[in-house]
Amino acid sequence: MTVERTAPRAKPRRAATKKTTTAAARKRPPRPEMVQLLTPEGERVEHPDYALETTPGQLRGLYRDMVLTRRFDAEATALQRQGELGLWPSLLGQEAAQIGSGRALRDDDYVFPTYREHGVAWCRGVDPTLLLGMFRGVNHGGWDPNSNNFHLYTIVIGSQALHATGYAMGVAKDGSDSAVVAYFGDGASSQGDVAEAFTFAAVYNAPVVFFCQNNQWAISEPTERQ
Ligand SMILES: Cc1ncc(C[n+]2csc(CCOP(=O)(O)OP(=O)(O)O)c2C)c(N)n1
Ligand SMILES: [Mg+2]
Repeated sequence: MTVERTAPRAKPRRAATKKTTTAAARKRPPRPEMVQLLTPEGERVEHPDYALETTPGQLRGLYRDMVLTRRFDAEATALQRQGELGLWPSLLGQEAAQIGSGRALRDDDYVFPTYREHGVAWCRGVDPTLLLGMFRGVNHGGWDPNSNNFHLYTIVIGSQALHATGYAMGVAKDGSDSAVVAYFGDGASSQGDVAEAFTFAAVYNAPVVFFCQNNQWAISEPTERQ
């Protein structure tokens, strides 16, 4: 095979480069403010725009959701170990992120999950037993996405970010004020699909929330190597 060499690129003139950079910098909108509500140790950080007002009853409800979700998850993991399921992506350690975000949603919001959002599925009212079929290999996703506004699980890493963005663009065209959530993992953040979704969401100002759960791993690849 012959490989044609491309001609070396002419070096841009210094003055021209400098001028372009300055003009681009002048046009750039201000960076969005970073909001932090929890420290890495899980302690609450107060923020004037995001005051937390909860009742003891609400807190008990959220805790109940987390306990039930973890119990179901442990049962499904056991089924996988017994050979009843071919695969089970456990949500162990991600209960709070999922229940907190899931309970913040309105009924008319729409969720595009990965394959690990069992806690969000619970919040949306999807029967937990329906989540098992796909992992047992008896169906391609056992629930009707439109019954609970909870899309089918997506195994192709990051592709649901595009589906969510397209859906959100549709929501905006319909004139609705509902929101769309795309869940994805730290590993998925390296995928082209996710980068494309970010670009389209920004360009079209689509009402989509990108919800990254950084569990530090993409299977065997740690975050620092992704
Ligand atoms: C497009 C694509 N590439 C590779 C895989 C194989 N794969 C399955 S899970 C996974 C890691 C995903 O990591 P992350 O996005 O952090 O999600 P997590 O499983 O940690 O929730 C990979 C690479 C896949 N399913 N799809
Ligand atoms: Mg991960």
